[in-house]
Amino acid sequence: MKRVFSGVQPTGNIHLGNYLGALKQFVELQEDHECIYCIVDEHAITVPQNPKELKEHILDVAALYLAIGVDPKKAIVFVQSQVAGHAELGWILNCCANTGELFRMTQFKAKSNGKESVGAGLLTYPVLMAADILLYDTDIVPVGNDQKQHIELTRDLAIRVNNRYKDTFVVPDGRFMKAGARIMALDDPTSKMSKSAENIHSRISLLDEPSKIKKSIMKATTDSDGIIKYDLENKPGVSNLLSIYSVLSGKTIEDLEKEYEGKGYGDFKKDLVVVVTEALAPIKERFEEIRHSKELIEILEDGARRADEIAKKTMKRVRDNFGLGI
Ligand code: ATP
Ligand code: LTN
Repeated sequence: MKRVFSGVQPTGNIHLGNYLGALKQFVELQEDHECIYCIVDEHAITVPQNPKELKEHILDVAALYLAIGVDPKKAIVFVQSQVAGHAELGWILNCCANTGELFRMTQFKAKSNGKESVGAGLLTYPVLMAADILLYDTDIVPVGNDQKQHIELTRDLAIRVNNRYKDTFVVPDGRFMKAGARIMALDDPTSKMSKSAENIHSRISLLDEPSKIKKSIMKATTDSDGIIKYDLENKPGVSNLLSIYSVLSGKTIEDLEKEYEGKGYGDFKKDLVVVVTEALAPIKERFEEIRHSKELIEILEDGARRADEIAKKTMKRVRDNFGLGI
């Protein structure tokens, strides 16, 4: 069975972009893959976090994993900082990465843009991501499009180590959704939907109330020609709404275009409100049931134990191949 690994940062506000780009794949893959899903708290501290809030957000993401349908009997669910191998392998891989390739990462450029001083963790963060993936001999990494460059770096580092030392790592592949890999902000369809954007109506969070969902969708930026048609270049707003509608309803974009021929944006948006609200209601309900349960903690503890067993084996191989230790 092929092994799958992915992670989500516990930085709050898990949104439709995260869900349709990455999390939805987690559930599909667990049926016929050996899946490991991580809450990457060590990634979250590349920018300062409030410790109390971070702990809450870790449990929020864990509960959301389960609420969307990740089954702890089929997949390992755990928190990154509970397995020491991530930080250790992160350091070792830092010694194999070049600063040039890290400065070239578009996410680093975007996050450091205009700042006089940036944390070193923000620069080396993709190396920690590579460590997360390589630690588990991962074959497949389901992620959104924005992570493509980081997956490439992971592959480069794995190949570099394999060439320089003995064969040490499995070289992984990214897995991207055909639709949903890049959900755009509702208020600005030229930038991706993001957890950190100031305008709360730019995103739909998985735990949003129906009234908030309605408001965000009805306010979503479209255009003035009134035609419901998929055209990314000229109609990015409408195309983004069509993608969301299509993935959540299971209808194809072409069917939706036909269904809404001659109708206005108002009708289309009203129906989309129903589709989104109905898709998110059971997630919210299940989230409330498990978020404060003892079961959640037990699942994470058990997950960390199982993940650590795999990680320890990889780390022994890595230390041996690098000549570390006695
Ligand atoms: P954000 O940019 O929203 O703050 P993030 O990318 O920094 O989120 P994560 O929460 O760790 O951080 O992302 C979890 C997963 O969601 C990743 O696989 C990422 O590629 C995916 N993802 C994030 N935003 C989008 C989006 N707008 N469309 C599709 N996938 C996305
Ligand atoms: N960098 C990713 C989160 C992340 C991840 C990973 C995803 C950290 N480690 C390992 C897949 C596999 C992000 O910001 N979305």
